Amino acid sequence: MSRCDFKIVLLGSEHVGKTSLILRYVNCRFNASAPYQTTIGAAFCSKTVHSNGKDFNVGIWDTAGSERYEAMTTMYYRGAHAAIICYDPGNNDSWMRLRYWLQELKKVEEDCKIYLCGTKKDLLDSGAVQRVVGEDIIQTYGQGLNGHFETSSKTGENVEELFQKIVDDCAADVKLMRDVEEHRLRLLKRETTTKSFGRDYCYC
Ligand SMILES: Nc1nc2c(ncn2[C@@H]2O[C@H](COP(=O)(O)OP(=O)(O)O)[C@@H](O)[C@H]2O)c(=O)[nH]1
Ligand SMILES: [Mg+2]
Repeated sequence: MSRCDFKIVLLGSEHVGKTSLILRYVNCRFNASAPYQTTIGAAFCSKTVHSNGKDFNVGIWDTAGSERYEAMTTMYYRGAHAAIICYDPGNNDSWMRLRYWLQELKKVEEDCKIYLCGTKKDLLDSGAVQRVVGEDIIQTYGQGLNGHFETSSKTGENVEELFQKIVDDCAADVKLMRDVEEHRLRLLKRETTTKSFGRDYCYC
């Protein structure tokens, strides 16, 4: 049984910056000179986050993005409480992929909170890359979703804000919090049972 209170999954096409976003959030690090590494299948990490007077163990799933791993990715967003769908505002293909993931999520995980994330903001701000995904279309797609952020994993801009908003939204969700409490209780009971079983039946 998982010890995570909230499950967050990152979706979006390859190279859009998903792994960098997680590394920036979890390790406060960005390494532009590191050679690009495709995430194979998916990767997991966790972080303790404070919200509404409590600590939560947040599990973050990084997915591959490549269409080769599409069928596998579905496994990773099953049961997700929140999804960050990333796109690069300077790359229209990444926006088309975002639309695909949006449809999939709405079909498969109705209760999942969805956040759109435009990545690599530093490149837009410096003029190194031109914005090709119109802000009006993003706004249209963002309607009815839980939030839209533009982040830079290089400078760290809006990264903390994005994840904190997700955890705050989850912590404010009464139904979800009831599930979290029940889940914690089940875990506690199981641990207690295992411990007492060990004491009563251990012959060593
Ligand atoms: N300048 C800049 N480059 C970024 C940013 N995020 C990611 N990158 C670069 O974009 C490339 C792909 O990033 P990565 O996180 O591996 O993408 P993923 O395939 O979606 O996991 C890497 O070369 C990163 O260094 C960002 O915020 N700013
Ligand atoms: Mg990756």
